[in-house]
Amino acid sequence: MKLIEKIKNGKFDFEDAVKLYDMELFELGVEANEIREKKFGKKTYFNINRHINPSNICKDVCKFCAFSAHRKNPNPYTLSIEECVKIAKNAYLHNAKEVHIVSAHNPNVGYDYYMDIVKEIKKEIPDIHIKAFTAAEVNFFSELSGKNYKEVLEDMIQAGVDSMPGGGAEIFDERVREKICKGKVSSQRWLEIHEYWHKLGRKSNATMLFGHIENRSHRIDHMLRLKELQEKTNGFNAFIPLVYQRKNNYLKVENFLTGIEILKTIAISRILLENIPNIKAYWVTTTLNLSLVAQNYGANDIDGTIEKESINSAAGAASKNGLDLKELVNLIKDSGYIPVERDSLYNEIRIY
Ligand code: V47
Repeated sequence: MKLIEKIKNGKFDFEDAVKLYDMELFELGVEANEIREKKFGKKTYFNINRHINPSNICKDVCKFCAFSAHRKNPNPYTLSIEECVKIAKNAYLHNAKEVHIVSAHNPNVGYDYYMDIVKEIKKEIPDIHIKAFTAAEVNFFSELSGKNYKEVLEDMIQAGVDSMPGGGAEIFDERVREKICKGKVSSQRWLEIHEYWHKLGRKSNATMLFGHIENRSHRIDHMLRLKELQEKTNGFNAFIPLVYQRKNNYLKVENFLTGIEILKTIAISRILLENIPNIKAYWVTTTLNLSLVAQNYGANDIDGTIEKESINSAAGAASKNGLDLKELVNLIKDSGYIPVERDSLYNEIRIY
């Protein structure tokens, strides 16, 4: 049986999935695009959102991170709760439907600081969707407060968190993880936290950081672990392959990805993760141009306007000031797709 048939029938093993990378990009594109068009036609989703990063002081040391305050980025900051609320209010006035809150793991501010940011934003702007706190943060909150994961997640819901972002997943392979982010939430725990969250009836996303010291097998392993959890919970809305950005950090990387390898990875994720509805080519790390091309290779979402981006831009991505809505809409249109503004749970708000 042809490889792609085996994959489509679901009768494949790990080695088969790795062999997908040996297929020509164009062939993978045809297969991925077929799935994409069956699900979404020519629609490409985006949202109007605002990233808020409350602090860059971190107790963890991830070698790929250029955002946290360290020798190469000696600018520690911690926003007050009032400042976070002000940013959210201003974004709401400019039509944002979502705030995406992710912080470094700052032990000095206390557990309540994080919950209060959410509570206060929700109190002032009950309509805005709060996508907040990665599983890495949940793990850190648990250490900080002595509460177990379930209690932390319940507190988050109580405070007003609507969904969880997909950060902190990095690469699940334990040996690679040990080299790039020793001491951070383990892969097993990352998955466990999302499983609990899904069992509480909530949705989340899942990322994968690639293009550093991992290999193709590690990426496939990562995707298959997500596929397995999704079979159990159906709680993931989107898979987001994040392309490693190389500046201002301590990870020694010898070979960087080609555009072909990035597109192959996106296409393979669309093929393997048929049970995760959306594949996001996050324009921040994929670059805008390649994200537009990725629409032909399985991606149906390119994230949003963001307004201000600090994590990936610190490592070299051209995303510091987000993206203008009109430009985003026109770029999607000019590339032959239909721009659709969505909310955070993928309900359609406006078709352009
Ligand atoms: O977890 C850190 C990554 C993530 C680098 O869920 C880097 O909708 C590339 O998770 N090069 C945070 N990536 C961003 C994130 C995210 C973004 C957009 C949407 C969603 C969503 C989630 O950024 C971190 C880490 O994996 N990251 N440093 C770097 N040098």
